[in-house]
Amino acid sequence: MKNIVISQLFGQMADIMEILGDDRFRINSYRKVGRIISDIPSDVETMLAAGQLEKIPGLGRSSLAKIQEFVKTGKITAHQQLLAKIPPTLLELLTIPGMGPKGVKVVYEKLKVTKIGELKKAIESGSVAQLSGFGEKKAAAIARGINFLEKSTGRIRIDQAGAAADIVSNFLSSIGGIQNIQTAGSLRRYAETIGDVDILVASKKGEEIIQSFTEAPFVQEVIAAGPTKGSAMIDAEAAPVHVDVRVVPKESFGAAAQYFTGSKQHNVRLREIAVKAKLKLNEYGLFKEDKILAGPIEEEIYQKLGLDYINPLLREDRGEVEAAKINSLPSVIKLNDIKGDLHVHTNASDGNCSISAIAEAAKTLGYKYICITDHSQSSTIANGLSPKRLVNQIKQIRKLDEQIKGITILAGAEVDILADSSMDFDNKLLCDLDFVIAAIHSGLASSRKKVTKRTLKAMDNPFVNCIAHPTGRLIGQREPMDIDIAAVIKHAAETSTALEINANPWRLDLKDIHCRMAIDAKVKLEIGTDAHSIEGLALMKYGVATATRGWATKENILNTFSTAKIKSWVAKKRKALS
Ligand code: DGT
Ligand code: CA
Ligand code: CA
Repeated sequence: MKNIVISQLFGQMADIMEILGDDRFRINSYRKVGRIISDIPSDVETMLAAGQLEKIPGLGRSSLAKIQEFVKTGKITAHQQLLAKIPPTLLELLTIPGMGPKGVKVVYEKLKVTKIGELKKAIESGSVAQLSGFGEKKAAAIARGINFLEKSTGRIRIDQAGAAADIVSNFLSSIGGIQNIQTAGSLRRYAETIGDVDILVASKKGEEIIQSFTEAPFVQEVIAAGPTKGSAMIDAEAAPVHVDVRVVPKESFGAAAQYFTGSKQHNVRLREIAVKAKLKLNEYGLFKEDKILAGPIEEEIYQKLGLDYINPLLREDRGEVEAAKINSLPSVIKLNDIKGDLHVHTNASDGNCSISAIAEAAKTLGYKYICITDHSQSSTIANGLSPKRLVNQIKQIRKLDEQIKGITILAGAEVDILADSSMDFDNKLLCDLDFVIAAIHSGLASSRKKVTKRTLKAMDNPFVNCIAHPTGRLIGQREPMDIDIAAVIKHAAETSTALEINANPWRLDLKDIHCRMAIDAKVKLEIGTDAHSIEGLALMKYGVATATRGWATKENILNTFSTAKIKSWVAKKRKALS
């Protein structure tokens, strides 16, 4: 799929135009096209050939021409022309967390900085802090960003890893001679970032399979190849991904799946149990002296160790082994427990589809409700709604809710928590909404005291039902806010405010261990996709996985409730606090 590369090219054109001081409208439209393309789940190239691409809302004629050019030639002339206008190293500066195109423009124009090293020196000399719009705090935040980048480990997001695993698994499944195939490692555990992708194959033909893998068209570089294991860097959309393929006989497949799923700490705990029982556990099986007790089937390894089967998402040595001994593992939430999505955007703000389109799509997913939560007025980059536009949108939602059968469309908003901790809409307007999400979108780098206070204060508002992406992190790109999570969780419990598990794989915010803290404090969690397109609704699985890793049952998750129960939950807080 070329989707991600094309999407990145559009994003990069927008960045360069912004550095060059181009027209804001044009810049925004390039960004939007980039996002639309990255959200399309099918291959852009195939869609183009089938004449389906022009039907995607938001893709104009000139964007289509650029996509066509890329598919044909592997490049976009407009992109190359833009690139020629700036020193190429300038784009490196954009990879620094906290450095956007606006900041790059200023340091480039005023300080002639074109490289990360030069920026570091300029910060040390104090000249960045003196630039207008920067100051000491921002300069320090950028220095931290550079530090973050320098120590970043090359781990990738789970969606990137999943895409790479699909490429390899589909390929291996098609070559024949395979009895079983299974993703293992951190990807099977749905860890929030992935070091490398592990794929396990049951087959008698190890050597042939490893050879086919290492010679596959998507392999960029072979790292190692032996009779049962191959390691390679594969070309997967945005970035090269390290994939390990291991071939085992089917008699050991279950034991190997257990072993290579990990985590290492979880395996250590299992091995301790085995040793105590005078058994031997390894990737080939569970043995009593030379006799195999379990091997082909993973469940039997757990069973023969006297444990309940442990969901791979819980295998982190966070108490799951002890719980499995005494039949007290949580009965974790499943994707089909989800009854609706409470966090979605439409083309009224920065999404790309209409209310009715996303409602119909939600219905197809089997949802009972969907809550439209476009941005509020202060989010100008996201085309946030003015109070007047929101009033109209609520009317429109009520009308569509009447017309579209089989799903309830709720009226909501993702309302900015302003710098002074107040809400971006007044309570009279919030009162007309069914569900209100509050979020910090500015000043994320401010002090622990300030960001915590803003969040706590928002929860005091009787109309605020949920705090979106409570820490604001973007995996691999922006560190979380320095926020007092324990205080946020405590106050969420006190005020009956839900905390979000933002399901977008860039965010996964709250993260698993914080979800578990929230659950222990009896806080409700809302899993929202923050979808900006119909395709974005499919991100729910990552949020559910994060909840599972936080040991959530469906009772802990607000959007497993019926529409009526959500409404009464909202009404209860309003009554209690107003
Ligand atoms: P990653 O790739 O860093 O995201 O994390 P994993 O968990 O996928 O780790 P990886 O790829 O190094 O190894 C895959 C699994 O193999 C790991 O979760 C557990 C198992 N494993 C690997 N090395 C060891 C080891 O030295 N001891 C034990 N007990 N298990 C190991
Ligand atoms: Ca791995
Ligand atoms: Ca590995």
